[in-house]
Amino acid sequence: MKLSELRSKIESRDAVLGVVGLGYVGLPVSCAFAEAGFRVVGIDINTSRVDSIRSGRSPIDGQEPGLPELLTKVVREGRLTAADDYAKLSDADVVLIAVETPVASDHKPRYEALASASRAVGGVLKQGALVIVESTVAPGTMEQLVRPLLETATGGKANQDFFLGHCPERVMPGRMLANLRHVGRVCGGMSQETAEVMVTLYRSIVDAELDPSDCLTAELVKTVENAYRDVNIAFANEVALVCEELGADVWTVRDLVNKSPGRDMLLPGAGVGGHCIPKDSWLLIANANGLDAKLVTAARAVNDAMPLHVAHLVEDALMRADRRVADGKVALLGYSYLGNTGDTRNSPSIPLVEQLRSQGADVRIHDPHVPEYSSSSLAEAIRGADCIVLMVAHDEYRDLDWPMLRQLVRTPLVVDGRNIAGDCSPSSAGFTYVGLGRSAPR
Ligand code: SAJ
Repeated sequence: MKLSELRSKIESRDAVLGVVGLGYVGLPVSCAFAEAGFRVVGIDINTSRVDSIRSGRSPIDGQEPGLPELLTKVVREGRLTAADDYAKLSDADVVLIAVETPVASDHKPRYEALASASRAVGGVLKQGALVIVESTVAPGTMEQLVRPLLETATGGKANQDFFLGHCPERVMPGRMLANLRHVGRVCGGMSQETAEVMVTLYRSIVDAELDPSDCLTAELVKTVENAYRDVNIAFANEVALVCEELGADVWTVRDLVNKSPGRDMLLPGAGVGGHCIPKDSWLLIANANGLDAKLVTAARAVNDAMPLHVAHLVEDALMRADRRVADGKVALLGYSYLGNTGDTRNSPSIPLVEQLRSQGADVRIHDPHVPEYSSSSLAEAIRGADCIVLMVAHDEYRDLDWPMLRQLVRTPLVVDGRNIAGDCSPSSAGFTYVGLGRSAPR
């Protein structure tokens, strides 16, 4: 099949789409293309996830507005089917690969899932089909890893026997379907014609800008946009540390800095978690031939140190209250990585809990969005505590009944890692308030 024929099949919605990897990226995009009129065959090696999707139930945790209903609809209509057998992709005209591309503790990308998916897809891919990788990869990976794997598995050549592109995802937990429809994307093709066909395909689900480009540029755009965010968060965090040393209030400083034209200082906080920001800086530099990328690596170090800084604030506050961490009771409010989500991947709360427990503290965790920590009530988590630590900006923590909490605690201390309590209400209820980025406690 020539690309021109593929373009026609896409325009007529006769093209069959395969999606490998039915997680945070693959499932919403499968549902969106099915809703747009395509027949979509979803593949995942996780059989319980496949079973859940087959029964029309979304396996994704957290609130994803519109996704559960859309999934039920397209499965009921038979537009989306799910399986764990790659052979089901043999008549697919387009195959999206949306598998995990984690970064290991050595900061190097782990491509086992991507390589396995590429080989398996190549083994069943039909002549002239288009393969699009949506997973975030280190710049250079499409040319150096995916293309050779597909050429070996198909016995063919890219741009001749099959076509290849990279369209990095821009989904965000809690806004997956909305982002998919209304946030622009880069369509990087292994050839210009391929990029143009990708634009035609994504136009069926995206009402925002679609920019045709090459694979390397698309790989760079994705990793750069997240490294950019990580560096800017690190800057805000470093300013917070300076303000603490000087006895100033970083939140006032930030508000006034951002009145200066062209400034947009981000939010200082207790750390940087999630499945994108902590890893994309490492992907950005992974194939840069050992370049000494000082800024992005320093930013990673600053952000990774923030949970331990919060541990220091807790230890310091307890000491001033004549309490020791070793026998202190700490109520940790918030275990996910981001406000109003239940996603705990790379959450800053994880190293904080480890640090406090390693010092002997009795840490009780509460998080209304994380099933494992939502059973205990807030009152139960806080009863007898020597320090309340606010780690995540969940809406549930924004207007707590501090006078009631004062009655429950053993020692009235609060460390606010996300500036969500505001010092007046805890202080007026009798708490000693310690805010990250603020001067010494009141
Ligand atoms: N964070 C801060 N200060 C900030 C912003 C975030 O400390 O000013 C922390 C958060 O608490 C969290 C981590 O950083 O722990 C990441 O937060 P995030 O707001 O960047 O949310 P993510 O991880 O879901 O990032 C996604 C990214 N989207 C994609 O990769 C498709 C990112 O590019 C988006 O900018 C971000 O969503 C967004 O703006 O919501």
